[in-house]
Amino acid sequence: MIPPTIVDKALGSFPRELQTNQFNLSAPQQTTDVKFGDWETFKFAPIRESTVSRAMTRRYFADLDKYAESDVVIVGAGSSGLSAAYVLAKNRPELKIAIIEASVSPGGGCWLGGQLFSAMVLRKPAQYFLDELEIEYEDEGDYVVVKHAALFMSTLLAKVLAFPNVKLFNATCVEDLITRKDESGQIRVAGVVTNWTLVTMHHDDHSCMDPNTINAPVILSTTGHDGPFGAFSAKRAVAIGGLEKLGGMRGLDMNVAEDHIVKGTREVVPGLVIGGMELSEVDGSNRMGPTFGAMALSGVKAAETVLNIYEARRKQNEYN
Ligand code: AHZ
Repeated sequence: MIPPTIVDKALGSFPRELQTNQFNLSAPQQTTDVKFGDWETFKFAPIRESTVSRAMTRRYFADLDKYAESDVVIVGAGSSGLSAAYVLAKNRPELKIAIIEASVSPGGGCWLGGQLFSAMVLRKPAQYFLDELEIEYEDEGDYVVVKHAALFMSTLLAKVLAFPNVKLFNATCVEDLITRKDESGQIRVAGVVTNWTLVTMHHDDHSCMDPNTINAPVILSTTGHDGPFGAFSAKRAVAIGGLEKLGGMRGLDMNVAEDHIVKGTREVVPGLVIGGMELSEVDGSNRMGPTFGAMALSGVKAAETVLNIYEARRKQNEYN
């Protein structure tokens, strides 16, 4: 039995044989993984700085080129947008799906349950989506609890990003919609206008910097409720004449809000599907606060809606 030392106390229950002996120079050096061998002789493979630059930029610009014509653009990588991305990418591996997220960090409001609390509540039957993602939860009867919202978000995000037909452009803002008018004068959404988020934030105090564009037959907007960037497509749809007016999000009522958001998830303007909390601004639905089943299932329904309209919108979008 080795007597506990000050190092043991500092490292807690970490097995003594796996601790590196930086405080006890007389003891033999231990490593946790034979692959890395001896730290004294350890060395990374060589690299030149320009190689790192090219490894990033070559891929990024190839992606910009590839996704300039996307099949589906998802605006906003919160819980509803990423749930939709998962269903779409899994079921239709041939579709090119671009996700545009204004923030550097994707995930929207889904890294915490509510306020600063970790646990995430989802009302049944949203647990089926957790089963699909293989995320563990506690079953409390009418609802389930994931021990940390970040476990849900990081798992969902990891699975979405692993699909070869998905590209996430983060720190990038959708600042307008590409539109077409059909013979009857009806507006159709046919793509998005993007810029670096930092540029979008400084249009008022900086000289004009023109944006970039992505053409796509279907746009799914999940930019959340109104805020500095929220409800973007809903507000823009009113400004461009695609929607008459906004309903404006109402007060909190969990029972009413969750069903309303899922049922209301739909193509709001031709070519523009809206899901998640952005929809509360369109329809004047209640908010639900920290219960997330509706975000996941609105995402699932949004993905199905996109697939139902995709072929018709693709044909309209082909030559125009
Ligand atoms: O950064 C935004 C967030 O990650 C992003 N976004 C917003 N405008 C954008 C734009 N271009 C690109 N113009 C944009 N990205 O959209 C994401 C929205 O995520 P979210 O988590 O806010 O929306 P959600 O509808 O998926 O989930 C909302 C969950 C709820 S319910 C609720 C309440 O009832 O009070 N509050 C929240 C946060």
